[in-house]
Amino acid sequence: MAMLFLLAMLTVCAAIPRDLNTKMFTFPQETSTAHVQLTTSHKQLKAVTVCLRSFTDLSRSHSLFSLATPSFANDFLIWKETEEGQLSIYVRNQRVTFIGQNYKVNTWHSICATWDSASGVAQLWLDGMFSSRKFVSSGSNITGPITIILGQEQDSPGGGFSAPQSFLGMMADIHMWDYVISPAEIQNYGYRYVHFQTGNVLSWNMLDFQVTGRVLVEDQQD
Ligand SMILES: *[C@@H]1O[C@H](CO)[C@@H](O)[C@H](O)[C@H]1NC(C)=O
Ligand SMILES: [Ca+2]
Repeated sequence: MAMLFLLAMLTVCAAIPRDLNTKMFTFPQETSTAHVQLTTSHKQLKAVTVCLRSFTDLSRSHSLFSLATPSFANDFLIWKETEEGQLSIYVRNQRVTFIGQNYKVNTWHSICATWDSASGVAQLWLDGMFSSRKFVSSGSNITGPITIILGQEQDSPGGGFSAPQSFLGMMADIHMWDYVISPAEIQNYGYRYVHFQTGNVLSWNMLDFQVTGRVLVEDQQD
């Protein structure tokens, strides 16, 4: 009975946004289950910016940020390809790949991905360095309900995970905006400790999230 009450309390607490400043998520084990779900009230996106920091020693392909809707499992996905130095952004199930990226193992990286439905152009920023701007998908908005998962790659909203596509390592400072933030703001995000406008779709300083399986919230290590 006490256990049930505790579980009920935890469920209620999970819905209260938390300031994760100086914290990180640790994904310590390769599974097809462990993940973090991030909740937003936004249901329609005509543009996207996602910024996050990650640390891993994976050389295989893996998911860095997976956003699914009932229409598209990969409505907005940041994906490390198997090939060295290749990162892709999927929008509305369309993929565009950025090559020659200095995505090294065993170091923290700042990664930002942007997309705008009017031009259809996506861009990747790695440690403050911008990629070539490339067309991926235009003319339609991402329309919700939106399911955002860290640690696993979705083949359907909130599911269809597989261990070989999972993320292992640490992740922090996740922000998401419903517009393309300026290059100057992306630089500010990359420098750390410099002020920037926090995300209006997801903010690390007010994150509504739910952990499933072995994922830890720990103090950041630099
Ligand atoms: C996309 O969303 C914006 C509002 O966010 C809206 O004004 C626009 O009409 C939408 N475009 C389409 C193609 O639905
Ligand atoms: Ca998959």
